[in-house]
Amino acid sequence: MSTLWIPLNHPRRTSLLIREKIVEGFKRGLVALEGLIAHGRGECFDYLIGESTQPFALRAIEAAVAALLLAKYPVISVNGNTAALVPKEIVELAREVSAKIEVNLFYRTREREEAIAMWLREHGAEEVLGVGEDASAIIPELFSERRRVSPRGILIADVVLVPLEDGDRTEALRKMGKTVIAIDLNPLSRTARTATITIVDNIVRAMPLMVKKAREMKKLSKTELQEVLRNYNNNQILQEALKHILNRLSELSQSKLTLL
Ligand code: PTJ
Repeated sequence: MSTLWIPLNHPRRTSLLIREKIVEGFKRGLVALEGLIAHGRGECFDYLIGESTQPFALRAIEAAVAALLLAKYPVISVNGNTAALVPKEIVELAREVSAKIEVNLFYRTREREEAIAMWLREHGAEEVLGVGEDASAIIPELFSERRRVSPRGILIADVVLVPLEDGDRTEALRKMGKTVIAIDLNPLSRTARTATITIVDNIVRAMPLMVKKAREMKKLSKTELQEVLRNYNNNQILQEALKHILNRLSELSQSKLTLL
């Protein structure tokens, strides 16, 4: 789809271009209708954060990459919105940290599973798990369609990256003893609060940074990576994200209300 209609100097151009990627993903059969609403919720939190990667997100990204590099069996879980927004980066990150890629959908349909897998292959993925009969294992105590996972993927993973998640699964995966990395613009969401590491940032900014960090941090020793994880405190990161939003709103509420 052409984005020529968005003027080059439009003040909200970046945001509009991202939105078009989601719409395009919907038209291609990757994104669920509900995914459009989820994107709007994300846009709102991005506005509050200031639409830029903040120090608390950078620290979470470093910890996340350390966890992925230290993992024995890392898996990147992909849903419709993630596939539409960052297909190239999913493949690149998986390559850098030797992770498996698995499709896992809340609004699961066979058509969408296959469309997402094909889209990822078009972007260089060699293997995509979780499609059709491959999603034959069940995550205990989870009742949504997200419970169906690949016995060669999420079921046996020790570290799982779950971008744009919808709640219950993070808790269920943690109960299974897995390290869960979330990317979620909403620091108040259940996913953000139950993940081991929460990256409060837009996935379109966070994923390229993760790829870059993975390339740099691959050179670190195991002890150095473990040190990064030891110094990481997710609760503190979430508090910093909330304080950042609070301070921003407080400053804005005291200044003359002009355009941001
Ligand atoms: O493709 P499916 O069927 O697996 O469905 C995917 C969605 C995203 C529709 C499903 O997981 C869902 O309904 O999610 P929720 O409960 O709306 O949660 C999505 C979370 O992602 C919310 O907290 C949003 O703020 C956040 N979010 C939305 N867009 C972005 C984002 N976080 C980071 N980057 C974004 N671009």
